[in-house]
Amino acid sequence: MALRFEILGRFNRARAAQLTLPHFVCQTPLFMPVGTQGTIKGLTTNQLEEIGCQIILGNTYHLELRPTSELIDEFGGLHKFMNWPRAMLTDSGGFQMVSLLHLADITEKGVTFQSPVDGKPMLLTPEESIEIQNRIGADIIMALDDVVRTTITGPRIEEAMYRTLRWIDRCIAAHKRPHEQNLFGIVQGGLDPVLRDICVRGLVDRNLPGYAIGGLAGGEDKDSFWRVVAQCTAALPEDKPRYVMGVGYPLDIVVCSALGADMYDCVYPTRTARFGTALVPEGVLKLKHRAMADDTRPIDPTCACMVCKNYTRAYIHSLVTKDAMGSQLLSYHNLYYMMQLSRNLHSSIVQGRFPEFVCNFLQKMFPKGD
Ligand code: PRF
Ligand code: ZN
Repeated sequence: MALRFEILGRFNRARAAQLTLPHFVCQTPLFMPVGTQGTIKGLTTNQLEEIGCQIILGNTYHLELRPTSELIDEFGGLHKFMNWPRAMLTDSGGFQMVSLLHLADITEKGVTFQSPVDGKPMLLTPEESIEIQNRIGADIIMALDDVVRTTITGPRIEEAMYRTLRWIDRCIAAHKRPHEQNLFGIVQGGLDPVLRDICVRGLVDRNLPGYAIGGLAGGEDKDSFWRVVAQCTAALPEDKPRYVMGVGYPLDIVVCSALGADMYDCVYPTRTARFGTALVPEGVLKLKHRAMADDTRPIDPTCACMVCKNYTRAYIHSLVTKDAMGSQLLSYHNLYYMMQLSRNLHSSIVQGRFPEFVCNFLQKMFPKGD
């Protein structure tokens, strides 16, 4: 095991912890910005450090296509290749099965993708996914899982859950660097509590350094989503990190943290920035809106970020969709917002004022009379 997880404070099921990884000591709950191609779109690694980003996420599938794990390995790993000194997590490629399903064929052996680069078939087995992730060198690597949409029903959900359990043993056997990289297992099982229970127990038996809750944030209703998270966090070990994959919206992160989750990732803050949307305590602010054209205020007058200290809504409105700087400034602010949310969750839990934080957060987001 190449991590330490020390719980610093609790409020009911919520926890704040210190997660010590090979490249960085992180405070949880935490949010991981997604950097698909070895970059968080629109931000330099210096800017990521400046906003307090502790850990970033990379994708095995995308990195293997370009620039390839072989090249990254020659540079001594992705940390060195992209000049990122802090922690990193790579996803296994499992999720791309869902998002790129038209390009993928899943069998017991693994997943065959049509490479979008040259059209050649590319077989991603559990062994291959782990080998690639060993070459990339992230602090946390994810097991290859069989991911299905939560909105489908029937035997495919069960098949995917059992396959995910069979694949975890192949991932564990293939993992060559357990003292430098932490392999997390991923709980699947759709919205079925019986399948989720079998999967959690199976993974916990393998005594992994951490666990993820997968297969969510795919269009299921909030009630089902929160039920699965609550069931899984209750059944996972207390002394290991819990990561809800592909989540998410600020509100979801607050709720999942209350339910005992510790880690999150999502493209939402940077993707929505590129569409001209800023995250603010009241929810979202659409910078494309005509009303922004002569608005002299910063995006969020209560935000201490570089963008809010230096630029007006009017200026950002004039750039949005016209110049890359528009989405860069918005991405910076949005990721700062996510980092600030993580810090506030952590400190409010440690200081025993988590309920006040949640009330305040909800009151701003859902004001009376709205
Ligand atoms: N599995 C993997 N990556 C993921 C997910 C998953 O279930 C999700 C949730 N849909 C996001 N990213 N490997
Ligand atoms: Zn700001």
